[in-house]
Amino acid sequence: MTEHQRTRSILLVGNPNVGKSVIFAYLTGRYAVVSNYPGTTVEIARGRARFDATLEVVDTPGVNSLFPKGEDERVTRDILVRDRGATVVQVADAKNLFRALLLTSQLAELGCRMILVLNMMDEARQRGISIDVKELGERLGIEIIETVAVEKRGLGRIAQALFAGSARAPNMAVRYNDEVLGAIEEARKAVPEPDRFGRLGLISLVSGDRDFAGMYDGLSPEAADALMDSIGEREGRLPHPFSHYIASARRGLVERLMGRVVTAGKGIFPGGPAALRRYGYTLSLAAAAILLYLFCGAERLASAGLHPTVLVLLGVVWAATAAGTERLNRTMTHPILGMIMLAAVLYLVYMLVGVFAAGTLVDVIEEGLFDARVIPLLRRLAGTG
Ligand SMILES: Nc1nc2c(ncn2[C@@H]2O[C@H](COP(=O)(O)OP(=O)(O)O)[C@@H](O)[C@H]2O)c(=O)[nH]1
Ligand SMILES: [Mg+2]
Repeated sequence: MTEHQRTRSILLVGNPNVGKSVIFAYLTGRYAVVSNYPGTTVEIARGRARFDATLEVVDTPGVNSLFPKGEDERVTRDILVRDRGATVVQVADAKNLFRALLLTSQLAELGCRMILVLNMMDEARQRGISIDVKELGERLGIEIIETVAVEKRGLGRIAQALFAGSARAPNMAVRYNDEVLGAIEEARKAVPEPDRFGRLGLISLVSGDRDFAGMYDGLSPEAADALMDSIGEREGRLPHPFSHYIASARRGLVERLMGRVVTAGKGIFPGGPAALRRYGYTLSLAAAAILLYLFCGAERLASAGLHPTVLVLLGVVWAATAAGTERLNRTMTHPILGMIMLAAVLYLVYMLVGVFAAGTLVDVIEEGLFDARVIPLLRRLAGTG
């Protein structure tokens, strides 16, 4: 343990299957040592950083939570808790940012100095997921690096950030309810050095993790048992266990954050190729225009005020704004662009309802559809045609 603290270490941490090992291989080159974590069958790879031989890089087992459920999660949690001076590189799958940020909030509560790597940006883009990285970085107060690890894209920037020592503890304050806060306060009074493992240590105790009590030097087994009993009593008065309130407060924080920085692949063709999704509105409008012209004839439409130029202009407005719902939202709320959009929409509605529907459409429906097709069909069906 003391040896860990003397070596500066870089801990690669993240959910399973996010690209940690690919990034580890890049950072360390070929010289990695794989060994079992003491007392477990869990394998850990360690290696020296290629760009700075005084740094030891550790590829930790994938975790979804630092409140461990399995041996893998316990090992990663223990490594993080024991090596308080380490720099954490959280690797995230950009397609699954929610899951990643739940973990970030726990790293924040442990007080880890970290950078966040948004890996698999290629797949995220393909799915039309757009992440406002600048906004996310500002809100969390940490450096965020976008990468495509399999293509080595962005990986040099991870090395640069580590070299520059730009890791910081994220700003992510989970808002717990009064019951949880009360229990946290009780734990804070009971343990020596209550800030040693940040809020995460205290919350682990509140969640009933008796093992964590052993991490606090100077907390006697008797005192730990008394604390756990007292927390158990508090919990008994609630409809749900503490872990339920803790998890839902955490989800709430991450949901709010996601709402501000992520635009999912919505649009007209959510499952389709990116181009179709991105320009779905424009393409649909163009298709509608073509059908209208085929059906009604350009002259009739033009005489009704729906000149082709109008449709083309509307298409351009859409193309400029509908590239993402987020961008569209911003345009709509922009003081000038919003007014232009509003005017365009009002004009379109006026054309459709006031001129087109009232005049042309009625004619088309009466003459083109009913006189020409529906009525003859009904006559034939009735045998009177
Ligand atoms: N498309 C894509 N695949 C990736 C990327 N990074 C890693 N992968 C793949 O994702 C899988 C998991 O990577 P790995 O490094 O083993 O993840 P770990 O479980 O976090 O160590 C492997 O098949 C990688 O080839 C990326 O940026 N884009
Ligand atoms: Mg791995």
